[in-house]
Amino acid sequence: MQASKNVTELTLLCNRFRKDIISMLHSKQTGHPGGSLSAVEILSTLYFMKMNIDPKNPQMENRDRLILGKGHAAPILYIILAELGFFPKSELENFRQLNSILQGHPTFKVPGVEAVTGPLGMGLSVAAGMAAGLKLNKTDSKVYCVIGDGELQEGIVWETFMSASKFKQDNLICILDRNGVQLDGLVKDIMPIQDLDAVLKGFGWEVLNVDGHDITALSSVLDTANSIKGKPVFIIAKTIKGKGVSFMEHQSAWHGKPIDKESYTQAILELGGK
Ligand SMILES: Cc1ncc(C[n+]2csc(CCOP(=O)(O)OP(=O)(O)O)c2C)c(N)n1
Repeated sequence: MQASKNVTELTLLCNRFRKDIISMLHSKQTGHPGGSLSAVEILSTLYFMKMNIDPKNPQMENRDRLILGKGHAAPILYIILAELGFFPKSELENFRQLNSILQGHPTFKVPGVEAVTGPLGMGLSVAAGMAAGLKLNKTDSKVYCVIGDGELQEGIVWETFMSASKFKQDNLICILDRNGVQLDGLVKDIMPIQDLDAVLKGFGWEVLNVDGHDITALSSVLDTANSIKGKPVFIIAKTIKGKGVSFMEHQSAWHGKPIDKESYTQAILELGGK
């Protein structure tokens, strides 16, 4: 089944998700706001418009899979899984507390989570392994993997760029949250890649570009990605780290900083109030 929201509904929901991220991270004084806020529309479009999933049957055999390579963006993943009904929303109150199922990075204790991630880079290789298994089983499911652009600096993703192409993994779609900022600076200063499009095409991937905050465009590019045959697809989604909260936007300082009371109040105000 598909959760099926239209663009207007999902736009409103995304704004609420941003407030939920801010509130949850403020109340627990922990977590990663910047990279969660940049991935809101990417993950929401996948979960609410595209993926074949059943929250009542998380292990459904022919489900589509989502691997969050940038596992530190767990807050938005948890908020979406709770909204879909994979687990009660009340669990969100235990975010990153001792014995909670909702730790700072995704684990198998969370219904709906398909892979344990956190160490950057390994998500894509796990996704490629899953995609291979699904093909062997002749299961018509897609594997989506969302990675960060700082994460591109992990060598293991480049191994997967080679192998996924060799094995013609057209059931694997990697979405890059291209916000240009990593933990402590700009990606272009720390480890630039001159022409990512050309590099990935050279690896044999189909490369598509999209505004990662435009739900209509995301929906359409995902349809295109799903129609490509014979090779894996790489979607470069241009995003803004900290999107929606002016003083967090483009700021590596807000990668993983606790949200103090004043910043919380200002952020919620900017997002339209409680
Ligand atoms: C292997 C590994 N090295 C370092 C880290 C610490 N770390 C967590 S997030 C992060 C920056 C990630 O940047 P990016 O992929 O661009 O994420 P985003 O900006 O989208 O949040 C780093 C270095 C890690 N989780 N894993």
